[in-house]
Amino acid sequence: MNLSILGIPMDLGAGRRGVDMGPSALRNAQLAHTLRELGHKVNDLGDVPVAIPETLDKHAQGGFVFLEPIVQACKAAAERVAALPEGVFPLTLGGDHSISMGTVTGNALRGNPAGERMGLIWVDAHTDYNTPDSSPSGNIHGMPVAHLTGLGDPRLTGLGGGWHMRPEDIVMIGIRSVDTRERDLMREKGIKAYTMKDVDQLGMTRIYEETMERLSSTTRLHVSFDADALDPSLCPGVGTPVAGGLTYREGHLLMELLSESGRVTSMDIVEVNPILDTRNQTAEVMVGMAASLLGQRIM
Ligand code: B3U
Ligand code: MN
Ligand code: MN
Repeated sequence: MNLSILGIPMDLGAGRRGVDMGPSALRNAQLAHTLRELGHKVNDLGDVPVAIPETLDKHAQGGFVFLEPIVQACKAAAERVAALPEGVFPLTLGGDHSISMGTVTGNALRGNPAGERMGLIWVDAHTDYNTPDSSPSGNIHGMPVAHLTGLGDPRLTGLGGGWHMRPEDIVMIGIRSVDTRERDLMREKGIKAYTMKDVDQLGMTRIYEETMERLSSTTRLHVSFDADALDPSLCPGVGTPVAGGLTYREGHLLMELLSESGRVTSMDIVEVNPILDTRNQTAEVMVGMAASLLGQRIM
């Protein structure tokens, strides 16, 4: 397969500094080399330009933190991804999870004038379904999915020029931290979330099968993998760790099953924070997850 790596070194949407170094940490953890070893042709496109927080006035636009530079970075990411030739698999590296408003939009619209549906698998401890109104923190990385479905600030909901994800085409896995009003919005929209209780009770294989069934009307799938979905003992380098996450094997099993499905056409790796990490362990684990999604097998 032809893989294109694109970094979005942005931490403007997060409450803590450091995930802007995520792309660098992932490259350092042998991302391209690992994927080439699997037989892929890997093209690293470098990074999308992102504003440096110290050069900006935090509340310059409309009182909510770094909105305008986040819109700009998401637009740039969406355009780069949408311009890639058909058949190329974009592997986009965050950055905080607000980059996915750009990457998901770019992937959904890429070579797709007829409006075929793309499914979105959101692997995360959080549902990221706040709006500027509902958010307790004001951090935009807690809001990308709401904006992708058209809820929130028009500058972010407008990234797809009127296109939005259908709520029924989204499945979340690994969830264990949801704010009260965020939960109400999720229920209203009917977005499916598999919590850690579901992972414990049903097991990852059943969750995978139900997810495939639910997304059977979509023609391709995008996986957006937040490193905080995995347990913090495995991935300490994240800004908002939540206890009781996915194990190493659960993460790999999900990636291996998705790989076997042959339906995944793009992926994000987000929220890797090298400042908070232990010897780049989190980046290394996430490179392993990407490798499993892209065909690595034990035997
Ligand atoms: N729900 C909280 C916490 C949060 C969401 N995503 C992350 N943290 N990484 C919020 O700020 O919206
Ligand atoms: Mn997230
Ligand atoms: Mn998260």
